[in-house]
Amino acid sequence: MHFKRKLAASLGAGIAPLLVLTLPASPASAHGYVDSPPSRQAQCAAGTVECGDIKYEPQSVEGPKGLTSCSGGNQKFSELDDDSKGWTVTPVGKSTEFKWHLTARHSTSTWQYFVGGSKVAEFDDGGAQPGETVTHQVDFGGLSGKQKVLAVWNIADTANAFYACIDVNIGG
Ligand SMILES: [Cu+2]
Repeated sequence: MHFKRKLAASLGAGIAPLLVLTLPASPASAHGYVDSPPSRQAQCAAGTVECGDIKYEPQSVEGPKGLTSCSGGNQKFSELDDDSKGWTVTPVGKSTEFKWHLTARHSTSTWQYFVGGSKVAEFDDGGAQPGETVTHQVDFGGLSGKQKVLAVWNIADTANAFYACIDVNIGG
């Protein structure tokens, strides 16, 4: 009751516009994911594959740095770890461009790409703030055929990273 009266008084005093402006700053829905070639969470968001909550927030696959799972250790996104879920496999060349879509431009240490547990590419941003889209040219070297690529965005000023798996057919 007391709070309500105080709030009403505040609103009357013209503080309301300030409140409205500061509320959308929530970081909860603001991160990033690979949208080309379509990652597993991008396929969920697009409805290519039927998924749970991840379809509403493909940018939220965040976990501690150093993980190797598509879900980034998030139980609620565990379906991303399921290799038999019917993910669309994108035919790609030996050298392929990967594009991240960022909903929050966190300062970045490195971007990493792994295949079968081995790192195939790394890009060091040295703590710089990326743009809304980030592209990397990844050379698969001697790899060919169907592969699962784990893309990792390591944030410079937190202990966390963002994870995305992309199913590709190299030279397919
Ligand atoms: Cu974020």
